[in-house]
Amino acid sequence: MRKTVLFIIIITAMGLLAGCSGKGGDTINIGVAGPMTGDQSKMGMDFKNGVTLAVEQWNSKGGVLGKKVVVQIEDDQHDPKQAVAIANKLVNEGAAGVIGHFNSSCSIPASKIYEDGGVPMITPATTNPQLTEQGFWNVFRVCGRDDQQGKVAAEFVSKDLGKKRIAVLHDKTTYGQGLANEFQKNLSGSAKVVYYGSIIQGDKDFKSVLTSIKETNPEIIYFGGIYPEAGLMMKQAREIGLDATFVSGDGSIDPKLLDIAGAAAEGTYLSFSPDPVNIPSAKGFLDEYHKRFGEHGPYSIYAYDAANILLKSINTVGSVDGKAVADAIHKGSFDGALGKVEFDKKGDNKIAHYVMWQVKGGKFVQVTN
Ligand code: ABU
Repeated sequence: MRKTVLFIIIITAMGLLAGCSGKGGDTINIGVAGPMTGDQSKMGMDFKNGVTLAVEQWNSKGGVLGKKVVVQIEDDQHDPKQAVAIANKLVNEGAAGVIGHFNSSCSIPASKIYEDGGVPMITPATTNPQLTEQGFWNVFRVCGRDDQQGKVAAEFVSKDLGKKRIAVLHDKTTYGQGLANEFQKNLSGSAKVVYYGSIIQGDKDFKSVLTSIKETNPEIIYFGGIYPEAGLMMKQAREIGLDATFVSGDGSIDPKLLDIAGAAAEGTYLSFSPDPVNIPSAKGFLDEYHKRFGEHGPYSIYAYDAANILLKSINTVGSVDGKAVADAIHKGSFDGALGKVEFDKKGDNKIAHYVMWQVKGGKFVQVTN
């Protein structure tokens, strides 16, 4: 008797859970995955805010397919193992799609879990080429790739700035090392690499490596990595009298870099996409985002567009079938806050491109078109 009662309770609970969440329930759940805690959490929060804004706008108009959209926020702590664990969780709990991850070292292993689980993923920010070179049907990125941004930065340094003595440094991550190598590969003219080395992500004291770099008398220090280490390095470089100009990529272009480096960030160049402030279609997003969450981060708008692309595609196909939704994303042309987004066969954004920015007067300013 007790066993029968227990059985009925379990079956009822499972039924209630299925009715409330997952692919067959009364809601459509989408995951947002990235570093929500720790030293890169600013990027994770930008994802969360961008996706939340998009979902609120859909829900205020009746949701998607007549169902309320629910955002499931998952923290990968920029740790590949944790990324795989939360990817499994999102698949098992019936996510209709995932916006994420941030780090290439997380997105790449997680993408396989989503592929096996039949779940489309759209990353707002993962730029390592390998993500979309795997040939997965379910993987998309709204941002560009490091073979694009590394080339733009290298051409800027060697041709526009005409610099000759270059130090190249990376953080040994999939993103940082890959980007540094793309940069190095595309240097031309008289630009010569006088130092090539690495640091460990999470370290706080870079004076030893910076002292070795100083001995090579570089004009430029190119760093492939993320803002916590970039900011500390800039500060410590100035403290030891190393006054070379820093150049870095999209992982460093966050206001947190300016908080960490202070005046030492002045003059730094960074590759990133064009300023959304100059994109007419971004105005509505920016006004609303600023009202709700304060200043936007580099990838807030990418997360917002990624969520809208996913939800619009679910709406178009009339179901949360992962393969059908991914097919609609591949075939679609999406007018988002960033402007038009279309994907190629690999899942890369056909329209993404990079420009150079510089820190001027304590602010990031776009300096090329
Ligand atoms: N693209 C910025 C840093 C994130 C990553 O690709 O690892």
